[in-house]
Amino acid sequence: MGRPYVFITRKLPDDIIAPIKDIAEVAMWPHDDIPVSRDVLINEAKKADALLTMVSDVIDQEVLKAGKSLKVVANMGVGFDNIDVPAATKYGIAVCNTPDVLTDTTADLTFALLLATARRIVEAAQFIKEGKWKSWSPFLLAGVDVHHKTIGIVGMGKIGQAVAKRAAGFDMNILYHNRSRNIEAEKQLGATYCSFQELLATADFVVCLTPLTNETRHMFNREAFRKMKQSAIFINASRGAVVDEQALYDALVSGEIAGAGLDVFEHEPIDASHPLLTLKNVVALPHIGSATGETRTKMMELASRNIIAVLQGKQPETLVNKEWNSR
Ligand code: 8YV
Repeated sequence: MGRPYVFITRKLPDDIIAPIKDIAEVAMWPHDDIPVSRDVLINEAKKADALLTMVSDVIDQEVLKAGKSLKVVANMGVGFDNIDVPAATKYGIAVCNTPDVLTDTTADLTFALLLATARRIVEAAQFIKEGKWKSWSPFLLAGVDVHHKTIGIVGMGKIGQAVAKRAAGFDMNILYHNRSRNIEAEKQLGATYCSFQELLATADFVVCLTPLTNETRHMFNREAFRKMKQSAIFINASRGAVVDEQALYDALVSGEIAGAGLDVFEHEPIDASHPLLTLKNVVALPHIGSATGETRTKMMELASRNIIAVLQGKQPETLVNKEWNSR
């Protein structure tokens, strides 16, 4: 039997993928900033024993079915809504993600986005660079306080808890909503569980960190924004499709809510003509939650280790489909 064949959907640094090359033939899409084309992805899947994928790659039934000898899809991201996990399980393909290594980095960015939106940091930085600072004035670029306010975290997983920890440092009152209560988080972080409706009505900062599933798609809809306080700031660092963007836009324009900090969008990438980018009360980032050199390196290394483990017949470190039976 020959060496296994691994396809990587973006150009990753050679030293990071060297351990995969020790045990397998590796082919890589040659660009780090252009997504792999659908044709290439399907053709490569046909030959591959393993795919190392990005969260922007659509790994659906067609790709998985084409992968007759595919044993593992290792996604570089904690989210895996881009992968048809039930289909992978059906075909005996392991699906792996990269949790834990990105928790604190993503929580830092989420909190930075919250601070930036509340204190108008992007607007202020632009103001000074454009030479508009002519004098001190009492309400020049005045934002709203973060400390001692109420944060409402929707999705109290690992990143949600890490955000709660940061909020505690700002003396915030912490509310959360989750599929199930997290008693440990309540004890350790002083967080209070409440219904989604109660959280929306009470929080000064509504922070979305819930994974995208059929249940959470568009859960932040017209009704949800209407429930929020007019002074509320909405932060999204999970997946764009958890939000009905038209409803968010309308809520921001009509003053139903005060502002939004968004790291994610329903159809990424977006361009400058996207309606949400035209609003002054929106701080937008290009999906950089986990984007530090250190963390992205750890994510690539973990995805590589997951591939190596499966190809060597071992249990991968971070398996998504726990019911997976290798083919
Ligand atoms: C991605 C993310 O990993 O982890 C996730 O789910 O959304 C990001 O951290 C990143 O965009 C690289 O694919």
